[in-house]
Amino acid sequence: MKKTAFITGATSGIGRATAKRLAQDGFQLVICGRRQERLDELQEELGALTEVYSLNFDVRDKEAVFKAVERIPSEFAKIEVLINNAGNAHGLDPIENGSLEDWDAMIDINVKGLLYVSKAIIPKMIAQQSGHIINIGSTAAKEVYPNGNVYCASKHAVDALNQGMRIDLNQYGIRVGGIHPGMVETEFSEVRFKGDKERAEKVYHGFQPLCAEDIADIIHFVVTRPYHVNIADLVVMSTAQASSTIVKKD
Ligand code: NDP
Ligand code: 8X3
Repeated sequence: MKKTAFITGATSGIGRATAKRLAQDGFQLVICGRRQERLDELQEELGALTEVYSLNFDVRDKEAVFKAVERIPSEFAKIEVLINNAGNAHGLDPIENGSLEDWDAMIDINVKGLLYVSKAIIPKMIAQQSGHIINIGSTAAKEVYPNGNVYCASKHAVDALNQGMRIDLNQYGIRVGGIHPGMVETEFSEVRFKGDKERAEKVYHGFQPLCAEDIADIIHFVVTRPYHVNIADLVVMSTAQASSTIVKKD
């Protein structure tokens, strides 16, 4: 029987690439996001490879999260893998100029949204006495860079929650691990800069950043280890990147 992976933020970037990678390896998928047309496109594309069920909800809306999880059909209900990936940076401003809306978005999506989705799925994993939760943090979960203040705080919280989940869910045999990428060229910077594509593209100029497929490959590796192996915490950067602020550019 196929294993089910539940992926948040599957409409773009790392989540979408992960959905494709896991579909190629015979996982069946529950794909989540807010953009219905993207969910439909992905469902159609991957439908040739595996069974796909899509859920449209905003991770900030706790009622919507729990209702969405209740809608999962029985064929997909045994969720073996939860990939807590939905998230973004909003803005890149010094703390004194930060926007309250941006702060709310980052805390509500990256931290509270991850908690709501986990809260809805964990009881299923406890009942199964098995499951694997992958929390997508960031190098921003491990260090703080100029103007990254609240985004870094939100990802430090993901790092703490990853550790906390691993400790608390240990007694149920549930695997929990964090994956912390450096700079990955996705729609991330476009969202951070509120649709300013030119500014977003500049972030990745002059060096080879990671691509979403690099992270998808790693997630695939992590979730296909034998069950007694738990990759607890993994930091990955492009070769050109040594830290959040040190990047070797042409
Ligand atoms: P993208 O912007 O390409 O993808 C973000 C995904 O998150 C989209 O599918 C989006 O779907 C979803 N999402 C955002 N807000 C919400 C919301 N409120 N409710 C539901 N879904 C939401 O960025 P990435 O693929 O790069 O980012 C994925 C994760 O990786 C994030 O957690 C990010 O912080 C992390 N990361 C990214 C790095 C990078 O350099 N790109 C590096 C390190 C970590 P939709 O808009 O359809 O809802
Ligand atoms: C994204 C990494 O350094 O672009 O989490 O903020 S960075």
